[in-house]
Amino acid sequence: MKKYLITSALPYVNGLPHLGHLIGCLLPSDVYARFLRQKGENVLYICGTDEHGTPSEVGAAKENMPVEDYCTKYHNLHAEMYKGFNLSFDYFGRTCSEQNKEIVYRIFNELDKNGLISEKVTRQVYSVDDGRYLPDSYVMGTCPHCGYEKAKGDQCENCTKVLDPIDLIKPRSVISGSENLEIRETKHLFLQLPKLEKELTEWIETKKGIWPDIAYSIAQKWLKEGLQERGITRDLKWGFAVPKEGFDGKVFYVWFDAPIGYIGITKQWADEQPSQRCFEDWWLDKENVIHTEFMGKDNIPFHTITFPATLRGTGENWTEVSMLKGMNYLNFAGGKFSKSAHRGIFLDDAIKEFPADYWRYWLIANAPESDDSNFSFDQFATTVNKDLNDVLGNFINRVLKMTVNNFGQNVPPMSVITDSEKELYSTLDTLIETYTKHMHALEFRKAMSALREIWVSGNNYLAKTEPWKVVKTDMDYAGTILNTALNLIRLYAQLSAPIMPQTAQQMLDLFEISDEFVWPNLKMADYLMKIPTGTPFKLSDPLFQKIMPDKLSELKITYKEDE
Ligand code: B3M
Ligand code: ZN
Repeated sequence: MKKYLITSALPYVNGLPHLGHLIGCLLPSDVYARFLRQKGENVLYICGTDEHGTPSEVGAAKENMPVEDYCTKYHNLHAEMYKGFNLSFDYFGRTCSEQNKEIVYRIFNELDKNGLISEKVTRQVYSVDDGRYLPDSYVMGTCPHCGYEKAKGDQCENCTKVLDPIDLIKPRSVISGSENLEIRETKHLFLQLPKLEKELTEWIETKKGIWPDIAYSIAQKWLKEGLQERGITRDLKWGFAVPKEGFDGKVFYVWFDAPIGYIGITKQWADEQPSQRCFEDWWLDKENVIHTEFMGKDNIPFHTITFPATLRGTGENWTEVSMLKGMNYLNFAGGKFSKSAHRGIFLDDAIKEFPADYWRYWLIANAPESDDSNFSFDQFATTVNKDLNDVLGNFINRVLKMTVNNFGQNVPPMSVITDSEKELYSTLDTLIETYTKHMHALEFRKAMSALREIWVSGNNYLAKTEPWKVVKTDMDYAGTILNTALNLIRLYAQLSAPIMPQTAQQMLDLFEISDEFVWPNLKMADYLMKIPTGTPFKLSDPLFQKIMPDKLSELKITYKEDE
């Protein structure tokens, strides 16, 4: 049996996640993992925090904490927020773990043995007052091209020109503002990507038509420009020490150890129950593992070029990416999310405003798949009010009430089956096939429009059969209609579960039968008869609440949507 390894890009530990992070990789990977588990597949779903690097050191200094404690604090906050959104990781680990260190060293040593690591002296900005080297983006100054005064040493945000920190006029440290900067020579290690170029080119060629266009074309663009050697070490304290003579005081670059973190985190998971789990089953059994990676589009080069090159260079048979889902960006009211400017919605606030499933459904239905997309409260409210309340919630309420009023709180018998039921079966068979196909293909927007149509078909069925009239003339057929409709509620629970797990559980729990989430694998003519006649069911409060105009105005002000 094939094994499905699913990874979400590992969010940076510093800084807290917002809706853009949720839809960029965390939520789609969760939906996919839930879908495959429901289909009975063998799934391992891995995520964790990406912890090393300058931003963590700087963040810790600002909060006056040792960097280890700072990372633990934020790792726990991330974990808590993701729990609130019901992300179903099998393990949520950390890139700074001992396990990751062990794998990073193992991979580095193999690369070194294979002659793929070289040494070079580089020139780096050193801030005398901060007592540290500064990464390019931590040097600020005036752009030599456009005169923008807050240009960063890697790129000018104003004219987008790529810069070198030594190009900047009046350079200063982003950390302290100090202008007491020096250029110092320092020795670093580089991964010889050019030596792997041929092999990578051939491998990536096999992904044509398999990876989505965005992933394939970004990888091709890098190959066309020619691969350069890439620095894999830095002059920092917070990271894994470089295990090589002459490199004391240096650590691996965060982008070297972060993707290896997928493996390290899998080992954290395995080490919890070593008698039953083993990370090699997932990472050194390439032929039997399908690895699907989820990430924002800016992460694609690292996952299609540098990380695969790192693994291939070892000569070991590491699992590689089979399928890759790269998301575009979600903007907030046409601009960027920003915690410091209190702009946009961060996960801690989002969960205080509405249940996780409202957000999950909106985000997946509006995923920035083919282009960047935009969040606005108006659209959010329309979706919640229409799709969730009017279409799905209302169907459930009507069916439960009508049944109770005419048959009591037990599932009525199904007797006669007419053309209306047969038509419903065939409509649903087609829609479910479409829905399932899009879920397999990671086409989330399309999947959600199929799901919506599936919900709508229940309302259409009621409109056509008019059970509120039939109860007056033909109780046998009225029983059939309401029995069918109650079975539809169960079907909707199953099909909605990957996206709205909490609500789906409430829907299943309406019926007093033991049931779990399993993807429907029968034709509807059989499936929609599965709840035994006489099964007691509950009446529930409405599953969703509408968002009213007052609340909507309040949200727009609180989250500065109009500014
Ligand atoms: N932490 C970037 C990001 O959060 C980076 C991803 C690492 S994946 C191995 O977008
Ligand atoms: Zn500029």
